[in-house]
Amino acid sequence: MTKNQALLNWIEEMKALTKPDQVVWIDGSEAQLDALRQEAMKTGEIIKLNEELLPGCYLHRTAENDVARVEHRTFICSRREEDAGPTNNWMAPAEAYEKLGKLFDGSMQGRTMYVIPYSMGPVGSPFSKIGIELTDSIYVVLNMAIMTRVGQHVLDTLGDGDFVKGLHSKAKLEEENRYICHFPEDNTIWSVNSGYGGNVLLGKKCFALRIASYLGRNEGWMAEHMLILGIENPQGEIKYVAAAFPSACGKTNLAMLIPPEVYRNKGYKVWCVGDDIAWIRVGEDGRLWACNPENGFFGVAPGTNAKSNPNALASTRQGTIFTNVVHNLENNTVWWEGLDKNPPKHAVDWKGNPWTADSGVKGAHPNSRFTAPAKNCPCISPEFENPKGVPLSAIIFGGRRAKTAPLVYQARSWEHGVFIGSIMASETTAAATGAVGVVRRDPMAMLPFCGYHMGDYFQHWIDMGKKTDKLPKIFNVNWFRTDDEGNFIWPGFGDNLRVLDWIIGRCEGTADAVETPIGFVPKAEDINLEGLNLTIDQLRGILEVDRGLWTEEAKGIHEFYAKFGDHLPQELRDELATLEKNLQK
Ligand code: OXD
Ligand code: MN
Repeated sequence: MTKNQALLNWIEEMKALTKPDQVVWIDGSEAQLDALRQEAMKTGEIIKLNEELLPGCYLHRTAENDVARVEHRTFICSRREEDAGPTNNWMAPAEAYEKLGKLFDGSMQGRTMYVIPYSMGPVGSPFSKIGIELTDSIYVVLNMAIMTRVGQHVLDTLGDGDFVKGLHSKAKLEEENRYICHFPEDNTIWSVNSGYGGNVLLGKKCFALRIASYLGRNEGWMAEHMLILGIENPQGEIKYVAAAFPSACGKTNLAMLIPPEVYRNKGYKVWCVGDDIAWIRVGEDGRLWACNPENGFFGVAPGTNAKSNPNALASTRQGTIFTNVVHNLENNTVWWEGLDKNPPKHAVDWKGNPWTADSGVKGAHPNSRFTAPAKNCPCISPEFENPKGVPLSAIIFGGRRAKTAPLVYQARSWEHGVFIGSIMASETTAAATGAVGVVRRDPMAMLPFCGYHMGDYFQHWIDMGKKTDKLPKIFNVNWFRTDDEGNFIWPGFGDNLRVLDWIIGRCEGTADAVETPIGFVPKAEDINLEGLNLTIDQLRGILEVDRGLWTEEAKGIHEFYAKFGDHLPQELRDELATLEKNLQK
């Protein structure tokens, strides 16, 4: 399949370590994938769902103790501890290779090692990058074949070039020996003792964010935890934005937004380019261009329904793998909390136990997922396969703040925008364990995904801003302001387009704003409320910037920034000082 000697040598080495019974190269053909599906069905690893209602769809259940990413077991193994920075776990490379080497030793005995050649980004694009994942899991092969471009054409494109080396073994699925280790200086990822997507689909968080952020810093581009969407106006012009949010802020919903009726009637459309990751470069024209390196969606199932996200739901109606959702035995389909009000009467829960809605426990795991091909999405952008990506008008940061952040505000400059991204935060909700209302900082939504020192990452953002004078404008949004009873004031979902509309207006120089201590905020009249059940006074309320709260916020930012020591760029210290000065005026 390949003459790449470095690749062949590495596979021999990993074979000697893990000792599989056989090695199978994934060529990307439907025939081979189908044979693997048949095999996985025989062992119960996947269950075939109703071919008429959900053609080509399967259900998988993970081990009960293996249902989410394990941040406390995720390591950046740079040679110098300092290079991993204060927000990552660090292990010395030699120690990690030795420790995980013992866990990998013989871990594929009695199993097959699958060799998955995959491309992040369209195959052959100069901006795409190639990885090889070795795994003993058919589930991983089938998921990677949806989430990335997989097969012989990737090897042909690779030639004798360089690739990211990924080794994964389920081993014994032991929680206490689960490790996800990244060796940025070796272009290598080792993942052992897990079978959960975020830990084992090595192209996604491990490569496209952690390793790629490191490569991007060295090569002068950016790997970001961002959705990308295009907004088409009635004249047929499409403007693109990229947006970063911490989890549980509705990122996939925004990526696939359906315009409110008044906008639809005028001819507005929204196109999804990506829902999770953006690779961003300076294009030939000096603008920043963003590309989605993935080929599918690995979305959270609970809460996805015909109202919250009809496009995501439609994406899951064929060729999809469902993980840890309810198996509806009435018609051999799937169900999850928040899908509809008709839970199946005859069903099996995510643990494999008989289940009914009144059994007092959730049927689907809260982090149950669908792995769906991007091409299924009714609003997938015609530019999805464009190797150049799309030019960005705006970059949007967001968080979940009950009172502090206004509905939307605009940065005064690129540096101020980087400051806004660096202080991104969400308040914890009742959905997560622990205290409610605690502010968790998650700069650029990259806290668990940055492959090097976060202070250096901020510096890289600042440096990117010096590469061109055609930078996108930077904004912050907050859909989650609440009233005194704790109810959300802004309707969210499709109506978020009204805010995007103002953002595009600002980029085009057609929308108005007022300057506040934190940046430019729209006047209430600048947001289109047509057809919306929200008064202008309510809108005014959620556009307000409370100096007292922001003074508190500034204290929190000082505390947070202290972590980064002298890696914190001077520009960000200056921005914080400016904020404090503005608040005193
Ligand atoms: C994801 C995540 O799964 O950010 O996309 O956790
Ligand atoms: Mn994500």
